[in-house]
Amino acid sequence: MPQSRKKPVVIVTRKLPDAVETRMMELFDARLNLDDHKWSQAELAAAMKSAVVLVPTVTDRIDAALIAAAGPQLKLIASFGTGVDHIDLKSARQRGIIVTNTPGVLTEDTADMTMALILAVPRRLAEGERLVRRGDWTGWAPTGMLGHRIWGKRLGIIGMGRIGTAVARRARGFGLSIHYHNRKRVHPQTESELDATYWESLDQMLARVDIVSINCPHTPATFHLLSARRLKMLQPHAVIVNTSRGEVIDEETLAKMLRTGEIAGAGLDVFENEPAINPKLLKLDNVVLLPHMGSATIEGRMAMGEKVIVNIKTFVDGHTPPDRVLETEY
Ligand code: 8YV
Repeated sequence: MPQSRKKPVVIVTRKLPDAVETRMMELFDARLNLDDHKWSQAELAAAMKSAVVLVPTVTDRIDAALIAAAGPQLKLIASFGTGVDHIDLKSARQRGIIVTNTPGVLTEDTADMTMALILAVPRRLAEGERLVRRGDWTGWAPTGMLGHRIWGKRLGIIGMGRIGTAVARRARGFGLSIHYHNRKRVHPQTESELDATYWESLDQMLARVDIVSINCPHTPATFHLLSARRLKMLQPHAVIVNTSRGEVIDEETLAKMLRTGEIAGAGLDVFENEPAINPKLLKLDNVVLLPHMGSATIEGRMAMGEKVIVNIKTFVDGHTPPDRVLETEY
């Protein structure tokens, strides 16, 4: 982009931390969403008619229709988040619009939340908390609130990228043995550090692990990767944890199998139709439900904001932004 003294119009679709917004106001002609309401497709379309840079989040569906209707001034979609499944990358490429994301800075927080769910489900953490709050706890009993030990069990990680690897590191400390399925085998050194077993066949891995953690992105190839057929391969004592995207699991089948006891439990931070939660899941005690808060730390959000700013600034200064997302990678 040619440099000009005029600040570029940057439209931010949701409320970001104050410090991030302030810096954006200093650097750009930033337009903010002060009341943080979720914009309709019409509001997004209007923004895309005047923005040079749009800063959306996971709650905005930047689909083919919106991109086709965008004004010619729109040059960059600098998403606030790592997942890019809410943006039609192909349409963006065809219109010559660059897309960036914020990888790396939410790895540890998301891995922590994954580990929290890996502990919470077998140890019935949320159930116990609900029991106490309901006033139903009558005191300690030898057979009260019995869960299952995780030490010594097998964890099957689907998607051994940054977050999957960070989960594996934590899980080792909790005595879990690491199994993983990934498009590519990880570096031998990482594999040996984690004492990890690679399964080229996801089907084979699923039949053998005690806990499954979903850590792959949602792409056309991973939509319902845990299909009804695959869910049925799990052992009945298996637990599933998902901090990635709801679409990776056939949620309806999962809910049914959790009800019938064909799967022992689930820890879900993400859902197929957020913020709607499948009513079947809400009725189940063996499920821990969280409101997509895997990366929700102040530190993480600040770092995401910093990344968004660096991507925009680099771009408006005429360079390739560091976190450019290439459609071929998804
Ligand atoms: C973010 C996420 O909070 O970055 C991601 O892919 O799922 C979340 O942790 C969200 O995307 C912000 O847009």
